[in-house]
Amino acid sequence: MSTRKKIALIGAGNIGGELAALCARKELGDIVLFDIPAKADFAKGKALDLEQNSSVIGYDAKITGSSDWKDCAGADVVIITAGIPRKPGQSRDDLVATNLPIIRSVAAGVKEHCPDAFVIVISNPLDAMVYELKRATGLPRERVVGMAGVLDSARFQLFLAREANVSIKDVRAMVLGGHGDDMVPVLSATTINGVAATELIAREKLDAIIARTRTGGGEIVKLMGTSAYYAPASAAVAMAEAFLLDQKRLLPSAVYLDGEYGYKDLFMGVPVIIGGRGVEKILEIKLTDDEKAMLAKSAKSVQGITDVVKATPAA
Ligand code: A3D
Repeated sequence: MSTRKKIALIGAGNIGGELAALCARKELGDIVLFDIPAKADFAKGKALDLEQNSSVIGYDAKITGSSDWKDCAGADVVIITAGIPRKPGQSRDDLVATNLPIIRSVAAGVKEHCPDAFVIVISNPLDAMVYELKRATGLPRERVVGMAGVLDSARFQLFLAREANVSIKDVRAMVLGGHGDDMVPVLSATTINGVAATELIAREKLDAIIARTRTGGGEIVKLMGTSAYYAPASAAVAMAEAFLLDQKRLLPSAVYLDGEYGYKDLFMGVPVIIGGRGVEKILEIKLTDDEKAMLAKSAKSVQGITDVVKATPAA
């Protein structure tokens, strides 16, 4: 029996495939690429392609395609992308009717077969779907997170790097709040290797970059006809890696708030430390009054869609 870590990827679509490729290349563990029975062969084919790739690239990872939850049993990490992505013109909240029953069925699988896993949700509308996953599984808040902040921060960082004409490696930024068009790029925590971004980039340019960050997902949907998958997968792998390797990374993540920042019974993006025990700490950083007001607006949107989810009875 393998003593490698086990990573179950629920949803073998665009993000699922890229997640598998990244986890394999980083040799984070053996991988199960899970999808619904109608897509079982697709998942198996993708897994086989990626396993054959191990011979070219040179990585040790067993990759299995499956539609049987038993194959996910005992996973250390579960990453959920099950559901449909946006099409041009749709908002993330438009996906709730389709993705809520999917998340509920995935939650039942996780609860029965992977009760000890660190679970990362990617399916949209993110903050409401991760709320439901936690509610339906009953997992502790340390082990359920939503991926959005790492991706939204990455988008913000790219636009800042291009504007300032500096290496992307030197840009540090943080985007908090819900994964929607009123997410909160935190300028007071944004630096280019320690130098405040406001010193290097003019305010009007920063405002335009903030606006582009907020609609960064939609910009790609409009271009591709479906949502982004390379950067979303990398962002979730950074979170999985932080857990598997006990890196204690400070990453903006959607976590269950129980009074932090003044919010209760809500998932929303805030800075957290992820290590071997999952979410090891929620950091309450100082925000300007402006940033607090933006966070309140974002929280209101998240609360609205979360209330819809809470009021929707099981089918
Ligand atoms: P896609 O390529 O369609 O893959 C989704 C997969 O989920 C498909 O293969 C489906 O068959 C599968 N699926 C459906 N129901 C189930 C089920 N019950 N169990 C297991 N698998 C199932 O989509 P994608 O990979 O591009 O996107 C997946 C999700 O991520 C969508 O909801 C997107 O909106 C979301 N997304 C979130 C972000 C964030 O930053 C939070 C970014 C990009 C995409």
